[in-house]
Amino acid sequence: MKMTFRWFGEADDTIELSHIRQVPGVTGIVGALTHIPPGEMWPYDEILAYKRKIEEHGLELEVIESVNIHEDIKLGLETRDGYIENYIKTIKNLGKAGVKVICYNFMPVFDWLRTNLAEKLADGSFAMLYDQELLKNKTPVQIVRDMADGSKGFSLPGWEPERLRELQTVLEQYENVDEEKLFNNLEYFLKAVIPVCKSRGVKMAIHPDDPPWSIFGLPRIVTCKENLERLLGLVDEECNGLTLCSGSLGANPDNDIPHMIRYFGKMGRIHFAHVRNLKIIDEGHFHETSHLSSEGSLDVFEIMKAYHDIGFKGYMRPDHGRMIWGEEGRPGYGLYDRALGIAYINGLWEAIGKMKGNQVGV
Ligand SMILES: [Mn+2]
Repeated sequence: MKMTFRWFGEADDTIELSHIRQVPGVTGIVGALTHIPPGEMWPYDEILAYKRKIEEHGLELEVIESVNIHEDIKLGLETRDGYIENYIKTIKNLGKAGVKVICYNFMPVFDWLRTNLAEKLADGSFAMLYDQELLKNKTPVQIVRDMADGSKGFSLPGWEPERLRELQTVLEQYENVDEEKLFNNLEYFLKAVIPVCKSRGVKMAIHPDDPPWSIFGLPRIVTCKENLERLLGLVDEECNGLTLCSGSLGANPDNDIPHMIRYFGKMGRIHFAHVRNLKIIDEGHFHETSHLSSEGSLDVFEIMKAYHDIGFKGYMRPDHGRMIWGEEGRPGYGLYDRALGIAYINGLWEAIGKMKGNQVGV
């Protein structure tokens, strides 16, 4: 397992690379050129400059999260071919710069969604909360406004203004797209990009939908074991793989995360692991927590044990953290709680290995 840390770039992150370097066990950055809108090509020179900045701090850039998919690709519009061409050029440029894994998602219109970005927990920390009941009384436009108001001026990953400016129009376009059509559109995309990935040594790793169910009547397909298996079969190549996000899938208690790790891990299709915990209050109602098993509904020991049992050699990162110790920053992406998450994950990993009589990291 290679431990990494998500970073949004000098212009778009409060956290310094030199501080990330001091988190024990972190070898690499999970990065992105956040200023490039979905659908546009990432220039090689810019990727290289970004990578050099990271390497100056003794860190690697082998994982990108995310190269976002233009809405026209998800909608299956005729214009998708031009955007797919740009995506392929970006894959080639990233591969040339040494990037090994590209995380992306295939969620229509909305990326990850919460109804409160700073819910105060009993210990005085702040975490993100989702309550399906609250969505019933809100329009999509109100939700977008709430997300922007709660973001403290930071850009939120996946919530590009370009994508959301034409919200009403995009929502109407999706009236003709059901789950089957969305699967077809994903297949069309994968059939175009996976051969390029294969020849360039780059792996695609789709991130599950968050939360893993339909919102506002929009189709969502990356939600459960059955659908993950189906999408891997659309193009049955190793480089058509997964970002296994415990928190996203774990919001639905029917998803058995350790089982899914073993199942897809043995197939060699998990390229990137997001580890985090959450507390399910009742159906469709949860908040994020620290990584510690006893603070949430997921057993993080069992999750790490599953990764260890499959001999996971891919990239891992802590996922959203709480805001603690007065830190101000992008919701979910402060330094302190994610660093605590890493220390805990590393502790579990070392203990599991030594209990088995293995070396650390084996
Ligand atoms: Mn995730």
